[in-house]
Amino acid sequence: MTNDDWFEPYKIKAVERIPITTREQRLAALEDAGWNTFLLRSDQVTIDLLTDSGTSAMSDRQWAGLMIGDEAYAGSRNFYHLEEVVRRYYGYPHVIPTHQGRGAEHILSEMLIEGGDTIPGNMYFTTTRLHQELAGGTFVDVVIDEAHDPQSLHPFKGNVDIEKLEKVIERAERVPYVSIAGTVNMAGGQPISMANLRTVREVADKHSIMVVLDATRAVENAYFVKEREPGYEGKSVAEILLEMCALTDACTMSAKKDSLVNIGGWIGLRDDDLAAQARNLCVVYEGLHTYGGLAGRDLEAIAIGVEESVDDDHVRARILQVRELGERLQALGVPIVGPIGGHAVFLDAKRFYPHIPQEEFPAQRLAGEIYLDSGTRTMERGIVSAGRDPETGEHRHPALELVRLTIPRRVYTSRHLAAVAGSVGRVHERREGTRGLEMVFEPTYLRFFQARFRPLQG
Ligand code: P71
Repeated sequence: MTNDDWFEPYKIKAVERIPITTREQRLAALEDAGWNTFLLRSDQVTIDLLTDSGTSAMSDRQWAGLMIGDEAYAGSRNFYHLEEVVRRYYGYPHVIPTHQGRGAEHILSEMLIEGGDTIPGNMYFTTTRLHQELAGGTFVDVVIDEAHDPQSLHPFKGNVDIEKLEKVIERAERVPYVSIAGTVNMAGGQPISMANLRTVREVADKHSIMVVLDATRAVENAYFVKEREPGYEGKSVAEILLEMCALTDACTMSAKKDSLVNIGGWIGLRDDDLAAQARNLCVVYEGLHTYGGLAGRDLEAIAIGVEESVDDDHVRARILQVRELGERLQALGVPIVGPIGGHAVFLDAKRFYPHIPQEEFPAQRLAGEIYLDSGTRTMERGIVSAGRDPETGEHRHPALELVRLTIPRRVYTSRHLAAVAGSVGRVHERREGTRGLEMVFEPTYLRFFQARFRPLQG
């Protein structure tokens, strides 16, 4: 299969009816939800592009795997299957299951971070940074400047700025590890190159610092390396994934993305002593170290999902379907983040609504308008997601004010996505009369999940 004649390498065996609603029903639903798409009921949503997390369609083999779940409290055979598959495809000898990605982040952060530590990384992710902060650390962004520029077409916007990294290490009291995501979610699903990761490894070695990978979408990162990095055209996604992981000491994983399951995560480690510590903390927070808060059947679905996720035809169809949506939007003149990323198309709300100041939540408003138009649910990734600075209490003002159209894996057809593009195009045509929002309720942690808003009048 070439990139020009790609198609989904599967056929559909079970389907689920989706709700079709009226504009009146959607307006009532959005007002009930305080203009926050996280607070909509999924029965009010027609096409759900909130997230690619836990929303993938499992295969017949994964569903069959549920039936061979071994629900023994200790030593479930499905754990050993998962361990074997992770060793084979990711290469970490120690595998500790967790209920999802943030469970892994919690344990790893508590284990490695001491009060006053600095953790440099290629752009923050909400849960990752929060766990680093709760453990007493401070996250410092060392991603290249291009990552913060939605119009830069740099092929590896997830790259670390090595000079920034060196400076942070020199100035910090202690750096427990460099936090590397492949791909970078908040930059638009943008990859880090193998060459850059190798340099990060060298810098870390020079200072005896660990490199910890957020492997949540590392398979998608591997596809971009194959597509864009000289020397990798002929390698399989699986080979590239293994090479990437080999440059790191540990990883946290949310299996809900790349691994095609609805729940689950794990920690990967090379060091025996750290693995023993992680297993011990797992017992405290997640469950025994052979189930980590998951049922045996979940472990089996992850093990099978990992194998399916590294299939070249699968990854190619996944990435190219996302790209097709992005290209449809570009053809309609809608401003999006380039290059089109791995798991989502990101609308640039600053260019979409240049007349709405960031304090009036342009991306939050845009997500609401898209829902009103077609029942398509998307997610704000801008000032609301960025939260407040813990020191000053002021809003953080991220350069990127985005709306994410996130594509679940193996769930929607191109026709669904064509309908979404048409809807966003209509919202774009009406953009001039649209105003911002005011926040009327703000929770303490990860406010974007539960904050409520009201449209500004006029
Ligand atoms: C996504 C999510 C889920 C999510 C999380 C927080 C706010 C909104 C949505 C989760 C990730 C992720 C990366 C790179 C760790 C996690 C946490 N992403 N790293 O994009 O993207 O994993 O959800 O399994 O706990 O919608 P978890």
